[in-house]
Amino acid sequence: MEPIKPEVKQRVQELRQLLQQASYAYYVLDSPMMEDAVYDQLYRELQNLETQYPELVTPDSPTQRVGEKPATQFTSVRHNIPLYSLENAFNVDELQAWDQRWRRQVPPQTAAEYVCELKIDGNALALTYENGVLTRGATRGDGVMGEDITQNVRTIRSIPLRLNLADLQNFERVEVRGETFLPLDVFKQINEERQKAGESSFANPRNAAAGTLRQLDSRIVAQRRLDFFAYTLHIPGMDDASIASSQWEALALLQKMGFRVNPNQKLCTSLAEVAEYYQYWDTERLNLPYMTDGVVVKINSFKLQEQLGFTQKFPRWAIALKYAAEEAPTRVENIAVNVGRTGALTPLAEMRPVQLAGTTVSRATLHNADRIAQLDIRIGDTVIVRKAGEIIPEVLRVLKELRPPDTEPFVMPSNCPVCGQPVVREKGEAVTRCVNTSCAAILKGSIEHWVSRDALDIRGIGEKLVHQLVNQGLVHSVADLYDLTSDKLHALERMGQKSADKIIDAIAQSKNQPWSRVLYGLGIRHVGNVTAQLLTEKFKSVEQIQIARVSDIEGIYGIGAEIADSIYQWFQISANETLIQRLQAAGLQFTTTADTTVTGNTENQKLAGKTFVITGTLPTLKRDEAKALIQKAGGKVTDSVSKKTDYVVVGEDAGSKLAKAEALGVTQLSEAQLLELL
Ligand code: 0OX
Repeated sequence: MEPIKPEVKQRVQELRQLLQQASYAYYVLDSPMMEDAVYDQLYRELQNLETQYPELVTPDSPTQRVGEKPATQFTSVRHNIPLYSLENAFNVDELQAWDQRWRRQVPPQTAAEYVCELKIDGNALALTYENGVLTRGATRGDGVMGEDITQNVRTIRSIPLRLNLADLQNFERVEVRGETFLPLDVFKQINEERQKAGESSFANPRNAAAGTLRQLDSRIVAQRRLDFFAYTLHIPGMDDASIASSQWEALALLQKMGFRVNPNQKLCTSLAEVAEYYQYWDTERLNLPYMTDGVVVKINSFKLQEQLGFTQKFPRWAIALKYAAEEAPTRVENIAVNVGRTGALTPLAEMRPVQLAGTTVSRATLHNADRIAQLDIRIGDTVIVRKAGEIIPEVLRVLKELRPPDTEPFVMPSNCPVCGQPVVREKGEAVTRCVNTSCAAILKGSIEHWVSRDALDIRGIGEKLVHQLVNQGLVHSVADLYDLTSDKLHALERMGQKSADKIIDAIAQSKNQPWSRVLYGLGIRHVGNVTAQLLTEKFKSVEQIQIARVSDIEGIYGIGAEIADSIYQWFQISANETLIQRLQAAGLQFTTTADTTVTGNTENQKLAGKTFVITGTLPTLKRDEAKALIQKAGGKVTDSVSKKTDYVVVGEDAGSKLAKAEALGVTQLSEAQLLELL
């Protein structure tokens, strides 16, 4: 047998240490050090390694028990029936795998219904009713032993002190389980009060609820408006009495008994329906007044549940289908420094690849030297990375307790990593820059910008070809692109004659692109495509800008002092003048022709009388730019959606404004549709 690699052993140890610390922080201190999803991911990594290398399993591994011991202030109580935890699935494939697994235990084609419940991100409670009266409320604890918090449980108004149904009062014992939670508005209010009192805030509603439940003074608990959703009913002898034969019936009965039951459950007859429920609630759950972190899928029939039984820790008949983690821990293996087209040096963390929000992430921006210093990120550190929506992954924090010995603080290089020239960091600026105009990184960046879709839109020239062109010395400036020939391109490695011809044709086509795109393509700092359009409407030719004063430029609607200064300075540099002359000689457009403006003009008030709301992040326009464009065309932009709103312009991660627009039936526009309207 192959010996186990030392890195594997070290990783297993590291994971155990981290999980133990996290568990202690969560259960004993009520102050978690990581998100649940992060914990789950680490736990799974350890589980996988232990499955792969069973020799590494030790009795004290966090995988060998259900939870941590309860804290000691309250009396420990043994649960009459243990509280199992749930196995996790993170996507529909894993849900299907679970389905296939349990199906192997039963005859083929066994018909099954599934109950989908929202997974409330709260604290599990076990309630005992004797002859219909609440006699005990206990926390989950480690699933076998919990804490007796009956006094506090009594303060929760959605928990009946006596069961509503007379016939159930004849039963000696009824066990009800469910989730207690703090509504989001109460959570906010508690944190505000704590901040005012100089106390630390709770990290999330679940911890605030846990902290509340463990208050020794139940008068405080009573003020906190804890709530409770019931989801499990156990009555010894229930089968004989045929009170409920399925989870769906049990939920209905719980409601009749006087419990609050979440109204969003669904009885599904196929796995496809379950998947649809999961997808629907992925976004819809954000509109609920409490936190949820997944869906609990349970086989409906109690008979089938009984047949399947339990593993050491989980029921085989249920699974938690969690929503994708947007945060995860990983290790920084290197800190690289990138040089962009403006010469800005951007540090990048190169990390052990990790699954985040459905994609594999191995690099994250560290922004600049200040940010690294603030977080004290070092090579070798275990860090938490986040990726939300389309946003570039970033490092949120360092788990310092896992820092290996002999690490050193990161120092920004004093020379450009590409051209070796000294770099500059101006006073009051966070950015360090290479200021060597012939730096290959800056040149490559400016060519990539020139050929990009919103600039000259030259298809067929990607990052790889730009590298080849610069490295082979064929291109020293964007103007050199116009001296390229098909033969010169064809001589490059892996470049066919046909592709070369196509590229030369695309380069020639770019000579027809309007003056505004040419101006944008020059890559002047702060000149985005909208600013370029605004500029070319006022300055109908390059000669007009070349002689403009800062005050002439600043007078344009939407252009402030900083942008005006940057434009003015750019045109003062003689190398830029030479560049313009060469591009003019090559045949590029440096004057406005009649039909090239898309932003409208003062006579053309296309959007007069129309009211717009912008929500979310638009793909190319900044919010201010979109606003300026709408206003320029006579439209009005307001902050909130009402009946008077004509259009909402919707970007990525749109929030409540979009929901309101949908409710009011307001027309929605994408950025592209807005530009078309303009
Ligand atoms: C929840 C939730 C938790 C029954 C057997 C194991 C777990 N957080 O909303 N647990 C369960 O079910 C138990 N259902 C839920 N809805």
